[in-house]
Amino acid sequence: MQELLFEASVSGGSPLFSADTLLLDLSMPGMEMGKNEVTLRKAAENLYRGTGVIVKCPSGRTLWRATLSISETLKPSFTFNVRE
Ligand SMILES: [Cu+2]
Repeated sequence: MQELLFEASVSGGSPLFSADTLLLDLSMPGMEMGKNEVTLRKAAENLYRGTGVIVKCPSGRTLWRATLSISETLKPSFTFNVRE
């Protein structure tokens, strides 16, 4: 298991964007790893931060996907590899 720091910055934010927290969902593309959510808290204007834990995948794969829930319709995601 690895504890990771996640940081999200929101640029070009609308003045309506004032959430105190954002939810980051961690998953593995094509695999069911169970629910793994990280709450990002507002650290500064347009900056959110939180720590989460990535479990070691029994399959040995290291590719994860982080999906940020900004709103019902705005959920950007990106993939990243974790080191062994
Ligand atoms: Cu997995």
